[in-house]
Amino acid sequence: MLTRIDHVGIACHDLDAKVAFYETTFGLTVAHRETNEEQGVHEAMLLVAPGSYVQLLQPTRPDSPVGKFLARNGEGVHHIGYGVDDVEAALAALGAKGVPLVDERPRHGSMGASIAFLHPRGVGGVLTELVQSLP
Ligand code: MC0
Repeated sequence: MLTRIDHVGIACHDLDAKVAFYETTFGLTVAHRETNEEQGVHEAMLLVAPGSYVQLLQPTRPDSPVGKFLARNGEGVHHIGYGVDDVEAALAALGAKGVPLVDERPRHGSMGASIAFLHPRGVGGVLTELVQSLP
């Protein structure tokens, strides 16, 4: 079902500062930036290898998922995003196995992807995202 690690999502307070850190420290470059109001994030995707990114996330508001995470845990790894070929089929298969879904249907994700989250309580404490990239 899982085809690759699409991205590691990292929560931060200051997106510009964290982008600069990853550029100067690891030599990564920004492939994409956007604000996703539905998810409450300003985000930057930094390319690590083809189809594989570090995703830096700054909350747009304190009551968003990333805002609440930062208040509770501080900066750090927020979620893992795995590539899938068909996110609707993956959701149906995982739902049938009893995995608790945050999203019953796909939503808009970074770079035009269709995404869906699985609840961390059903995945060993790891917030898990399925990512069906644009062809
Ligand atoms: C919360 N919890 C986490 C967690 N966030 N556990 C692991 N990793 C995380 N990131 C745990 C808390 O510790 C707590 O555990 C329980 O979940 C409830 O926490 P809460 O703060 O009350 O949070 P809820 O219930 O309001 O929401 C949790 C939930 C939410 C996972 C449903 O964060 C959510 O909907 N996440 C999916 C959307 C999202 O994260 N969007 C931002 C990235 P205990 O044990 O105390 O009960 S958007 C993105 O990344 C997109 C744009 C993209 O990739 O393209």
